[in-house]
Amino acid sequence: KVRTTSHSYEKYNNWDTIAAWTADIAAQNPDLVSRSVIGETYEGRSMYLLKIGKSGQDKKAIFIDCGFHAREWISPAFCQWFVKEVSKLNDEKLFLLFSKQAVETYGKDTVMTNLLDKLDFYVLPVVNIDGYIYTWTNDRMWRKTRSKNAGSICYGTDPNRNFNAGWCTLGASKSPCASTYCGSAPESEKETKALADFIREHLSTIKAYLTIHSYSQLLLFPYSYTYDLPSNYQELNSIASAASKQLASLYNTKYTYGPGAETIYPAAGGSDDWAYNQGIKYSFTFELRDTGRYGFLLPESQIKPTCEETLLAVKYIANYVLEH
Ligand code: ING
Ligand code: ZN
Repeated sequence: KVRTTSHSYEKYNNWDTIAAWTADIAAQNPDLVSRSVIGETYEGRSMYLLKIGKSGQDKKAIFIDCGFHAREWISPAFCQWFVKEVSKLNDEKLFLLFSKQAVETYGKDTVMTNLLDKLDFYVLPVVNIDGYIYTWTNDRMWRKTRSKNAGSICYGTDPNRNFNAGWCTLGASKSPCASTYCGSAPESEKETKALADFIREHLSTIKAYLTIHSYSQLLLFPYSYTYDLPSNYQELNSIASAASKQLASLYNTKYTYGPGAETIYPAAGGSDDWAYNQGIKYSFTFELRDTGRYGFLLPESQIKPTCEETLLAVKYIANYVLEH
């Protein structure tokens, strides 16, 4: 197969480019990155998952997904950036080990180097692949999956209303034509079922769940399906506060944080609430840049700064998880 487009981390990549990249990055970092398929989309595409981490026993893991909502293009861009940064770090370490400057510069990013020794990252670069492709070919503002709804002319389910956490009780629609349609049942979508199955199978190792959306500059945690507060509310609030502070340290980008229901809007069936109720006590939804000037159409010139600042927040959370 001839590749007609090349990969760039500072551009929005189409699905074919991202899919090819998942193979390339794994092939280029065989001792650090591996690729698997966790399922197929409604339209039959492979859902690629990257695992990043050195071999080791009893390692904790952090799960990160991007591209739930088709039009939120900065989200898959962040997952690609994250994998690149983590892989690059390993290359640097190997290089420095064999260079003269080793003693001076070794462990420059000790925080992240240390992270990789003890943590695995699972990165799902695009959850809603069919929807993502649809935003490239037909409708830039599409949000949902592309599954057919029985008895309706409208397509798609909102994947972030399709999880079994107060499913369809609040802030979700039972109408297949709505952009927040909750689906015919929890996990009715092949994409959400594949994600949920993977997490259920890895519950003993996954200590944190991070899901990347846009836009609004928010760092949300449970609950969104109820105004009740999670049992570790104080802990989640202080993690979100510190992570937001880290994020702002680079470009002064201001984030608001708090439980989803009161911070953005009540919405049932979200993946963060579901993961939390599965026992993953560190569960966060990021809403990346901006606050509405460009919205989903965030210019490519903002990919780099957005990803850099977000990485600081993710690193903070990863370190916290490692130490607790
Ligand atoms: N926002 C999220 C949405 O799915 C959210 C907000 C987070 C809802 C967590 C429920 C749970 O509506 C965007 N921009 O998609
Ligand atoms: Zn979203």
